[in-house]
Amino acid sequence: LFRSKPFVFYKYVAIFTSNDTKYPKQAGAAQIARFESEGYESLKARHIDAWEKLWDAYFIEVQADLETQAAVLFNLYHNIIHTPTHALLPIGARGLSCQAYQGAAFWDQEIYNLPMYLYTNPEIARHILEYRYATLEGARKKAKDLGFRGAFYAWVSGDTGEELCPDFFFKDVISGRRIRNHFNDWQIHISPDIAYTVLKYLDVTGDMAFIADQGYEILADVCLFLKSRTHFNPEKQRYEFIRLLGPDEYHENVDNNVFTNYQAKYVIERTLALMEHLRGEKPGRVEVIHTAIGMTDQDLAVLKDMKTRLYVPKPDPHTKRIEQFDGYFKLEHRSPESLKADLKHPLEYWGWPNGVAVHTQVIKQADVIQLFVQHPDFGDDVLKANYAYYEPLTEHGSSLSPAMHAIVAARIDHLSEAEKYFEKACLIDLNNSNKAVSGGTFIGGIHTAAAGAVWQIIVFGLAGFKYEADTVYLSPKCLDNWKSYQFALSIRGHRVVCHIEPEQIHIESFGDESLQTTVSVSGETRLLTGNEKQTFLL
Ligand code: IFM
Repeated sequence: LFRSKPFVFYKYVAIFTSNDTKYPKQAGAAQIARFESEGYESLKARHIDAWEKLWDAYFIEVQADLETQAAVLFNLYHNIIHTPTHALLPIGARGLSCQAYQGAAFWDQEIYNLPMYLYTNPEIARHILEYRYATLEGARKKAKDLGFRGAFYAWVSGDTGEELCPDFFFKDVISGRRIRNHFNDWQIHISPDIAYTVLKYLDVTGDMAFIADQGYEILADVCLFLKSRTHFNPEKQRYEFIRLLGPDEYHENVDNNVFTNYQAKYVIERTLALMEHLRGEKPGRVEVIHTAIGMTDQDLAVLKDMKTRLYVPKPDPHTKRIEQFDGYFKLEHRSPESLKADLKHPLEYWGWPNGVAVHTQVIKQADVIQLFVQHPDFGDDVLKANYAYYEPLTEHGSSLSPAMHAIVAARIDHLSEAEKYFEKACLIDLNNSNKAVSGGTFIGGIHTAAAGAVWQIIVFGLAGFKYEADTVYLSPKCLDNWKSYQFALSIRGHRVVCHIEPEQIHIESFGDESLQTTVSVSGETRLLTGNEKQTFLL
């Protein structure tokens, strides 16, 4: 009887949490009842349809070997599934894979995960920023607890935005003693990173309603924090940020980290300009926000002064190198490889205060190289000089690092380097190649920042995409073993699909006739209207 008659079992699962409803259990039971009455086949068809829409919205494809294609989709898949779209929750740095980093967001969220959404589905980018608005109170509390004003966002941010990063993150594996890492109180770039992203969101969408409702408040409160955190150096007649950590986490307690200072200056300059614009668009709104957050005329006067006198280290006129922080070039010049020989234990933490990298120029991850991704206007001579200098000094002890190297290497035509770092970034989880334990702390799981950054390597790095002054700029390159690659963008509601081959690029737009996008490919500028396809020779 059993052999001749197949049995089919259907299992319906519904997941609700207190983030969705006050009564998750009841909501789950009601959902299951609806599923049962709808039936498996119909649910499966809806599921497939929902995924097709997602693959289409975030369409990206590489015509290369099967492993590369699969790796790109694997990373895209993870960037999609770990982004909460239903409730105002963080993108966990290890996604849904494990408890490491407590499911909380880092700067990874705005700088690594969000850019894909900004250019494909900006509503999700807005949703992510709304989470930062919803957690402003936590950021204010952190600033206040540390004796500052404004919004100092949590290095590790959960549902309330209060700081979750413990004082003692790693331990000395030899003595067993805890290490007081200062990620929570000195890694200040998180605040300008979030503000920077609010400004990018505005550039891409023109969404002044968001700025008036939420965005400007984030910006003004971050500026207030930066103003209260800076020091005026009377000898050098300039504002500085001292005692901090940049993206490179091995060097704590440094002064004037170049990435941090640039991000801060950019945010202050642009916020002050936006303040005037918002005053014109929505009279009274700026004043309401300033009163609510305690921004005074005196604060504004200092911020205006910081706009011109905040120190941003410049490239050396001869070598073109930019010093990562004050005194960095005086540290011992060693290679990451050579430092391994100095380890007393394979799982030792390399950073502050006594790790093998601390008194050397060996860095954990992209820092000056990261600066070039957020501020792409440095000349290629500067990028080349700094890539040549910093790349050999970088350990890539963070999964964030390879993707940024791939982007910058592609921009300066180091295509073999770009390919090496593209593969490294793509395969971090598929090959399980990152340290799962460092200084006694488990930091494994799915590396969501790297997953988000794979999209950036293809679009920002290889295709050379940037969106400025309402124009899509592309300067595409193809890796040797790639036949072609393609991706979709959504520019102010106009879908633009780019298909890049070694010798030409086809750009196809979709939408009604009212939609127009200006595209400039390697210096040749054209207008795409509604549905049309144009080819540019490379
Ligand atoms: O945000 C990162 C940081 O830059 C390096 N350590 C891990 C964090 C979470 O991914």
